[in-house]
Amino acid sequence: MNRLTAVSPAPHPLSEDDESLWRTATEVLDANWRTDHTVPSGTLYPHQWSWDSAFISIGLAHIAPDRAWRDLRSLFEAQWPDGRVPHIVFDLGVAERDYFPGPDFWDVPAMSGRPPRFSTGLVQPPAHALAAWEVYRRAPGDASAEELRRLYPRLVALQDYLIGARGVSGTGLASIVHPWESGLDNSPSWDMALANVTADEDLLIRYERQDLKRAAADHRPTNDDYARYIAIAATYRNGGYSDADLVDRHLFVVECPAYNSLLGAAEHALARIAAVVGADPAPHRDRAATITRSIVERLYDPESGTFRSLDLKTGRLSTQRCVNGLFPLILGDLPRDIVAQVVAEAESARFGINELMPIPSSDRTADSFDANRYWRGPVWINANWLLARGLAAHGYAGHAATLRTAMLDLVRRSGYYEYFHPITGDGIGAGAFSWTAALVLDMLAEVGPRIGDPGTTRMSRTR
Ligand code: 9WN
Repeated sequence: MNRLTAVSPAPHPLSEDDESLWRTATEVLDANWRTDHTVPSGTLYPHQWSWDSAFISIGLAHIAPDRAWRDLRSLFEAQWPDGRVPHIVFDLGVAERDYFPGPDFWDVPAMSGRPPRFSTGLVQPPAHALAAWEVYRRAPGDASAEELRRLYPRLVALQDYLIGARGVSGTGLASIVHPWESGLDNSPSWDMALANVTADEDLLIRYERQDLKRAAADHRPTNDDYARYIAIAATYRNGGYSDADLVDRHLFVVECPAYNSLLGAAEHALARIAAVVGADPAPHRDRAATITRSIVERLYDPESGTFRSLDLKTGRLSTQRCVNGLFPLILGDLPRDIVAQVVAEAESARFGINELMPIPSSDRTADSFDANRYWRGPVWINANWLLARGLAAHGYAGHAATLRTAMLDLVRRSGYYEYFHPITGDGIGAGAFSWTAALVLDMLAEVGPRIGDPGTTRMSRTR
């Protein structure tokens, strides 16, 4: 395993505290590097995860651009012939017992020159086009342009898969077929849809949970929810990972506002990438516009002024207000009156933008709020990093700066945790977590919140 020989300096002078943060964040990413990818955590997550690689590459762009591109490249080398990019690419040198559900459970056949069991059959949020564009911006030059050229057709194939095979509603939006696909796994946003799935605890006897050996039970999903996760995954696997007739055949088919916001942001990023690689940006702009329109038409609840997930099996919007409802802010073309409503939600007591604590993953005032259990309350850095970008893009530079201060203070105080207690700020889940370290590097490198459409404007020096 090659180690970085020296710590790359930040692009501008940092305070002593931030200098040390820069060094330790670099060390976390270096320790989690494995030949051609970065693991999210050396203890809890010993393989390559899809949307983790996207966030990680943005941090790596500052300290080791070759690794940033390698990480994205190795993920897309595992792309299936149908265009899906697996949610986990397994390191077949890691023992089956080190992560559940591992290669044996998913039982994926050999394909694309890969051996059997090389990945799961699920996907995760398509944050990669955005990441590729951001890596290119942070490490411009011929080598990066060449990487973009190589990745572009693969990124397009992923979008085609999501909008095609997963475009269950035919509206340009993609459906997820498992809470794990959302990346916001245990969010209350899935509670209504999951209530219709039987929790068969026998499955937990047949398949032993590994997460509880490495993390506290009250930080992780309940056994009932875990049994449902296994049932949904097994159903999809037993159907050969087919996406035909999902609403009739499958147990869980949901349109998530966060997932689809990243789908739209990917088209915006692809339009920019297309201009660099000599492709036509117009189809990407058209798709982006369709996605934003459909997110608003289908997932926005004007009465509460929030976005919710939509269960395609019942046709019902979730009643829960979760952080995924704020994600449409990352869309530069979200109508202004709706932006104002979502910002009001972010400012409200439910989420409460303030300098002391970043935005929690779920409504603080709801019965479902749980300060410890992941995605049901704790603070996540990737969600806040995206929201800060969105806020800055829509002209809320003050809010973006506030979130950035809160995130950096939290990590300074508690360390590079996977997530954080939304009241005490204590670190929870895995320590030395890669995307937390990566996005800290990115925030330290940023001299001020970006103003304007993400990706099109220069950084501004406002702090
Ligand atoms: C299942 C790796 C992943 C993240 C997800 C997060 C968690 C896995 C798990 O860890 O999910 O994919 O075992 O709980 O919810 O967002 O990608 O960091």
